[in-house]
Amino acid sequence: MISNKIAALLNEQINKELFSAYLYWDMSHYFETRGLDGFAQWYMVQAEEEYDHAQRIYRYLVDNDICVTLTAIETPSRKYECVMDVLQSAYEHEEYITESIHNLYCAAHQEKDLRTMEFLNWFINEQAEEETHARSMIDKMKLFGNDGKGLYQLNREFGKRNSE
Ligand code: OFO
Repeated sequence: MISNKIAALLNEQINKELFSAYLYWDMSHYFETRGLDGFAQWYMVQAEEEYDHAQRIYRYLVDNDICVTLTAIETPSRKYECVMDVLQSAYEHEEYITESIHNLYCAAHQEKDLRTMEFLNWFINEQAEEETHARSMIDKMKLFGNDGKGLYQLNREFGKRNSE
């Protein structure tokens, strides 16, 4: 049995995942308008993944006969000064989402909601992967992004990411 408290937190998490999609779509646009089509591709695929995360939670709630409430999605801030700034913001955002998922897991644990804990395991692993990817992009940018050729190569590499 999923409590009202857990249902509300899962509903909130749908909004956070949709915001993530919105944020990465906006980051993709940042790169699209600066000639970095590979970075743009990477973030657009990421936006699609975030939409998938929202849908997973939606499906879980519906399958458990819980009403889903879709709420307004916040506008991304768009205050990026450079490429590194975007990468850093993406990483910080993933840390924020990880904390949110962990809090949800702890709440489910308190309520002895084993089903939701099991459901959230996928998200816990996914967050670890997403933080690793975001950190790796920052590391590569630090190493190679400061000259034109390096940035060109990174753009090519990131552009190879396809929808799964
Ligand atoms: Fe970026 O993993 Fe969902 O939000």
